[in-house]
Amino acid sequence: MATLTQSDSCYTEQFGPTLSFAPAGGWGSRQPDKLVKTHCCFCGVQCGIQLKVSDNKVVGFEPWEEFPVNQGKLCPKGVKRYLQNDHPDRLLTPLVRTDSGFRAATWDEALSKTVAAIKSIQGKFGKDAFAFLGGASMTNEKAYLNGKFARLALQTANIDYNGRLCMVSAGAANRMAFGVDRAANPWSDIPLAKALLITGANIAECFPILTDHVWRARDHGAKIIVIDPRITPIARTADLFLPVRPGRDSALANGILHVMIERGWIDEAFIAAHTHDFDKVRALVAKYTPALTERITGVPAASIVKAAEIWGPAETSMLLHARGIEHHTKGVENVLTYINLVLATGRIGKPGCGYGTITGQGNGQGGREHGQRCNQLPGGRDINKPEHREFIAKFWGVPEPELPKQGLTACEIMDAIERGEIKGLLSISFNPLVSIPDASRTRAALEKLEFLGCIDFFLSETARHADVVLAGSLQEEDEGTVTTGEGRCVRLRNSVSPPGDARVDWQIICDLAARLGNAAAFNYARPKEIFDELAAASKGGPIDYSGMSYERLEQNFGIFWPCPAPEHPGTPRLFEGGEFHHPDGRAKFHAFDYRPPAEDVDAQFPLFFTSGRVVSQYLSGTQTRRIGALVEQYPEPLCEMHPRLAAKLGVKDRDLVRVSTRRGEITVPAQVVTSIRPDTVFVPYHWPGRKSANLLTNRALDPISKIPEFKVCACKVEKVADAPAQPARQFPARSQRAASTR
Ligand SMILES: Nc1nc2c(c(=O)[nH]1)N[C@H]1C(S)=C(S)[C@@H](COP(=O)(O)OP(=O)(O)OC[C@H]3O[C@@H](n4cnc5c(=O)[nH]c(N)nc54)[C@H](O)[C@@H]3O)O[C@H]1N2
Ligand SMILES: Nc1nc2c(c(=O)[nH]1)N[C@H]1C(S)=C(S)[C@@H](COP(=O)(O)OP(=O)(O)OC[C@H]3O[C@@H](n4cnc5c(=O)[nH]c(N)nc54)[C@H](O)[C@@H]3O)O[C@H]1N2
Ligand code: SF4
Ligand SMILES: [Mo]
Repeated sequence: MATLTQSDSCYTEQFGPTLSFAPAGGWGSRQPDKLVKTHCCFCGVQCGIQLKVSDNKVVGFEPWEEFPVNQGKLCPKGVKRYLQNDHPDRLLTPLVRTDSGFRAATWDEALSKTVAAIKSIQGKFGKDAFAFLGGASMTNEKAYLNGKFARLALQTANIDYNGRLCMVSAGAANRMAFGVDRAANPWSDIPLAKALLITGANIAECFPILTDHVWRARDHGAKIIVIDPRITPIARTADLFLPVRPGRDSALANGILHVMIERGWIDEAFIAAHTHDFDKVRALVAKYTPALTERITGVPAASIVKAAEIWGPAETSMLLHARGIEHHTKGVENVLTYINLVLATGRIGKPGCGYGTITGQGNGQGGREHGQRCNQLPGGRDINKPEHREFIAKFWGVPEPELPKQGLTACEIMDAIERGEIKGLLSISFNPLVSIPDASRTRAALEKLEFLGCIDFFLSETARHADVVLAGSLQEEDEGTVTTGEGRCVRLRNSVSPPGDARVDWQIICDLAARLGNAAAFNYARPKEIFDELAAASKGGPIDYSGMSYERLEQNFGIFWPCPAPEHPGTPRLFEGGEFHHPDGRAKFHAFDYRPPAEDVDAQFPLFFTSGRVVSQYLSGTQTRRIGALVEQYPEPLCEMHPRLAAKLGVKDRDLVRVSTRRGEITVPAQVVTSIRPDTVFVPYHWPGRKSANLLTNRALDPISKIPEFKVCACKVEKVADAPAQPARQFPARSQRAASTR
């Protein structure tokens, strides 16, 4: 809302990211007080890790070899995650805005200001004029609490979460095809597959530990197909790589199915017994000959045939995808056309046979299950279904008509702020200024708000625009549960308590609820009580946790849902025996003709722009841009381009280039690599401000999932200057940094 002043700037900006906080002699010289078995705070693989704790600080880690998914292995972010604890930028008190920047405040003052703003805005403009944004880095307990807080305490329809930028296309497609939204198989099925189709997933950089599972499949003789505009590290060891033009996946999947039908690699008996609507798909894909598919997708016809030859007759197979096919205005359609390839072979619901969208955020799965989405109530219930509303209204002890209706999705909330319809926003575990497309519009919207409150442990770029910042908790400062990308609910254990005056997130939410007159419904002594409530609320719903308890989760390295009774073992593999979760037990095929992206290339903007991730940085970067070892690995965004394109533009490696779209421009160094299509450039999005990829991206939404089209828009690239002789930014020397810790 206000402009930033000097007093708001952070340690990291002044001195560079931290390398280590070790005392003289190093932590190694000290015995830790305890080792805590918990999970990594970053991606949806949720590797097991043991955090080393000394003096209420996380000072290192040990592998946790018994946890079956990673067996002690960790990726570069996992081994450095402990450095976020005790970071000098850690918020230690609530902050309130003054005319000259932020000042520390007491909890009473910060909470009173927040509640006064909520009451004033809702009094003047109605309940829905105050919105809430949550996130999927938070535990299941907090996801549940966020939904309950918005519906009961704020009484607003406008609650949504950052998974709207992430998993919703896959979620909608899963529900449409299978009647339930979860990866169908445990990761332990990957090594049993004889064919793997990996599309739009940079597994080696984004889910590094799953690379090991893919390699084990290869060791067992699996053939691997990778589909991506870039030859990602996993593609380098694949049997077949299909360099798809961005935004063309639905055509490609239709083309592969065309060849499979022609060659008879279809399980007609399975299709007849367990599915609907294959005839519609068969009729549609008849026109997707390899030649037509090549024209649309840029993938050579021979490679399309080869993909069908690997996938069609395989004995066992798994489809894996991530945001590369989902971040599109036809994200749902892309996912459904690939799912057709699985259903057509009948290879699902058996060992080594199935399907998985690879969930992104640490609790990307659980974060989308317990009611913090605008269209959802706990237990994966549908806010528009009368019987689901009745169940939750009764569970919460309110009349059904008092439960708000479906509200706006995350990007739509920004649009409503821009239009002046939403006046106040409370955001927890979300950094929309960096992560939502068309960032200039996001900034203008944030500046328009009458009140912005943020709950975070660092002063994120969004929090800098806040009126009140509430100092919340790091993952290791609280306990709870998360549900991993394979649908396994696991326990996070408390390692340390929040430093200074910071508080655990759930307590902040409960304090706000109490001040809004809802103390009784938000009276919890610890997260276990919230978990028991969310499990009970899920009973009989599409996502049933009712048989789970902290004790059971601890005994079993977690439990896969559905788990509908205390004696139920959980469900690692869905759809065994061809039983799907639609009311009649059948899965559904979907026939989608290819349609172009919202913005395609043209004479003015002749190149495809796509964005995503690098291994050492995480999401909007709030956490990883503060950790020196990760920053050194990839200090600033680079624009990947092919040597042929570079030659045409007169650009050499590390020259500065201006990338512009209809929405904005950024100037970054070029990275000239042979691993990308010559008609496409790629920029990772983990940085804010003038280097933010989201200044360029298009806020066009998928009509079903409302995910924005991060993965394709049209751009042009021009050379600005020769590569600087020195790296663009110099951080203080290591010794200087070590001396200047808090
Ligand atoms: N290191 C790291 N790991 C992470 C994260 C992180 O920020 N950093 N974030 C986590 C989260 S929240 C998520 S959602 C996941 C994301 O995991 P991924 O989806 O694997 O990662 P992205 O880099 O977003 O995109 C994946 C690939 O899609 C390709 N792609 C672009 N356009 C298209 C297209 O039209 N079709 C196809 N087939 N492919 C295309 C890109 O070239 C890229 O290689 O990663 C999780 N893990
Ligand atoms: N151009 C482009 N943009 C993208 C994408 C892309 O591929 N390209 N990917 C999209 C995807 S898949 C995603 S998931 C989004 C992610 O986008 P965001 O959700 O905005 O990114 P985060 O960095 O996770 O922001 C979370 C904020 O919450 C804080 N935080 C983390 N954990 C907790 C917690 O437990 N409690 C509290 N109180 N705060 C916490 C962090 O410090 C950070 O400031 O970005 C999307 N944006
Ligand atoms: S693979 Fe994911 S969960 Fe595992 S260590 Fe890396 S970031 Fe953490
Ligand atoms: Mo994500």
